[in-house]
Amino acid sequence: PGATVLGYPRIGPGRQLKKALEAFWSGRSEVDDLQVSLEKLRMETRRHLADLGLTFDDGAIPLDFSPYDHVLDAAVMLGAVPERFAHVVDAAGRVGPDGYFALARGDGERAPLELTKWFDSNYHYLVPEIGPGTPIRFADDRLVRDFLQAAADGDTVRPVVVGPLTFLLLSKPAEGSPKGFHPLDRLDDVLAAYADLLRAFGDAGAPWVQLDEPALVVDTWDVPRERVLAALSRGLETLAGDLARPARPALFLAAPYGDLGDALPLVADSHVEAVGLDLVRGPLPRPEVLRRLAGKVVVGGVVDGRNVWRTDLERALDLLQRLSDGIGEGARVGVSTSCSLLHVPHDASRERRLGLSLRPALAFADQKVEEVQILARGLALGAGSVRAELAAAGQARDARTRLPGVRRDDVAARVAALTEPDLARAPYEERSAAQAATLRLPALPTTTIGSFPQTAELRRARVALKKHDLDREGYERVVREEIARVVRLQEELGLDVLVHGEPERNDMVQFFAEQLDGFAVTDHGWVQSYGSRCTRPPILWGDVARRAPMTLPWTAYAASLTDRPVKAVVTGPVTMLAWSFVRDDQPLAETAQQVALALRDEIADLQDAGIRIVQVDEPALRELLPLRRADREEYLAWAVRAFRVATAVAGRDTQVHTHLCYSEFGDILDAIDAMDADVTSIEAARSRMEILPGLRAAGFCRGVGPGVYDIHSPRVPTTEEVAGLLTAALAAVPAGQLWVNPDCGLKTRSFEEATAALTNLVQAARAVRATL
Ligand code: THG
Ligand code: ZN
Repeated sequence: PGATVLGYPRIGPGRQLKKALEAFWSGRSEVDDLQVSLEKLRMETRRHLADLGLTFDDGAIPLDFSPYDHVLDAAVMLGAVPERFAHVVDAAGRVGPDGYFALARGDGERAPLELTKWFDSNYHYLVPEIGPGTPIRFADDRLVRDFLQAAADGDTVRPVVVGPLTFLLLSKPAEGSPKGFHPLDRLDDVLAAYADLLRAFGDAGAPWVQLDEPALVVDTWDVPRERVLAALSRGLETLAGDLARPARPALFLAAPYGDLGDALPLVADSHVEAVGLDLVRGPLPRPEVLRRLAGKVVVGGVVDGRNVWRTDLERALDLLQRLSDGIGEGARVGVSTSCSLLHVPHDASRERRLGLSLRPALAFADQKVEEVQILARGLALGAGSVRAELAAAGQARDARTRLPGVRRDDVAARVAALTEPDLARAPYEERSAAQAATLRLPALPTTTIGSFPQTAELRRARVALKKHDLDREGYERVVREEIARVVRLQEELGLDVLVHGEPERNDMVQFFAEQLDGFAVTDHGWVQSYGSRCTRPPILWGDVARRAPMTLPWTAYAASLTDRPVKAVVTGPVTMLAWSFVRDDQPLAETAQQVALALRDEIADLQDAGIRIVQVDEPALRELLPLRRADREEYLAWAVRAFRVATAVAGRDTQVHTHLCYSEFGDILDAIDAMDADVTSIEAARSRMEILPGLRAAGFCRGVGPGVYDIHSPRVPTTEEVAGLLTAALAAVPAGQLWVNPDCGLKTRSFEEATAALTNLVQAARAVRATL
């Protein structure tokens, strides 16, 4: 069958998607320009993949383009838009560009679909809202039109669609749904729509369609596993059995991000033509299951789509061979990536600065496309046919392990020397009393999460620094002026705990990575985070250590300008790992402790300089939570340990804060408690304080700051609204525990918006304080 990839980056090697979208949104281009740019990007991508030589029967090249998000695309395909957006669907069931972006980004008072994390990655999808009455049918045939357009250009592509189960399991009940309703209740409607989609592809002559069903590797949904498996059986029956070829294309069911487990036998016994297994995250299935896969194309996902290291081709080929042997007589094994290449940058060969040492060990998307092809050749013709390629890959990997800095005795010794007392702080009651005496804060103290808006001047200065039009000294002057401005503003606003505003940081992870040994940063390594937003994840390749203070000079400068307490803000160990590409030659738990020790040094320095409040952000704590229940305890144990390694250096009168994002904390309440932070701020504005009763029930007795201003919306909340949220919070949290802060991300707003919102926030805190 050959080689393929489950998906390819959609932003374009020059971030063309970002540029086209942002030009359109800002009014700098017309809808026709946008359509032309998007079509050009799709065409260039498939030409590029064809040039790289992918072959896989007659559907090697995935058509997985999305203008914003692939889950939104599935919702639009089904016409399944929430009632408040019913007007964006035309009589024919299609959604035009303005309606599509309104769903993604909101429009006036209409809130957009909620944005949340895609499995355990840093990609965000839009959450469909499905109720008993939500329209569901095969409404929009954009994907079929895209297929036909590619065909007209001479390219046979393999359309990629979010599968029906994953679509429903990622959805949330629409507002007003009756109690007990679950989107899965709409399974039959969704299956009928997918059947129509498949028929349309059949008519269009598509040889293959890829249905992505990553939801099957997760065993922590809010419905029992039996219900998920029953829905899968029904889906397979309807789409692969009842609907037979040639009325539909061949079906390729892909299950990235983990192990199909007990779902695999059901797929094996179905009529789908191909199944894609993630053999990076998941194990080789047991022999009795493998034998049942005979007759299908089995696509071994042996090239890691989540990381950037060159594949151990020898090991991967061996795995493929065992897969083939296990299936037995007539096995048809294809080679692919473990998941879409969405999560990795385009091309490692562009990274000039990474130098001769690291670059040969890296494989971004284009290098991975080459790897799957080498493996397919090796599988078809024998290892001997690719001996040189296997050897080169092995040498590059070996050379990486020998780079100076990969293993450092000093770092290893520090980790080994950690003992329990190093992780323990004084009892909370003592800390709390000491902090009250030092900080002398009012009840319901007000603060912000850390970043303030970034001005055009600041951005210009950063660009000028990079182009060497501005020297370091000149740049630091601009940053200091900005800090002074933000400190003054916070004093005027009357906030109780100030921050320095982070003008020196672009991306928080990138900022720390640039200053830590063991991390490398890329020039072009952009990865889509959501819509037009991208990040450049650093590459964590060696043992981690701090070279010099990282935040201390900026925080200390801010503190020198005011009598009020200034809170230092650093990024926590788990988040540093979650938003970087991590080394694959030692357990994450080990790497996390190294990062934690580097942060511990920073916190010690801050404390020595007289800073009495330090916030260690862990916005990604929830994101790395394993997709299988059985793996969670181990993860949470090392994540909590790393936090404590970083923070336990704080004396009793140094107040440790943390900040967590993405509201679904139900699964991790005990871990939040075990982190032992003095104050925990959490994203809560959009969920109207829903999480507080849970925290209280879990016995959480320390400070808590539920966000009272949803920063993602351009709306400025009124004083009454904020006071209402605070009063609601007080129903679940004693006044002595409650902090007042917005959600995170002030840097994404303008100074006008931030000032107006914080004015109201301070007013509201004062008003509620007066009633205590
Ligand atoms: N940093 C990193 N990952 C993140 C966030 C972050 N993941 C979760 C959340 N925050 C995602 N949110 C965003 C918000 C804005 C941007 C990216 C992710 C963004 N990016 C700039 C862009 O696309 O133009 C580029 C930023 C840069 O130059 O580094 O605005 O905060 N790692
Ligand atoms: Zn947050």
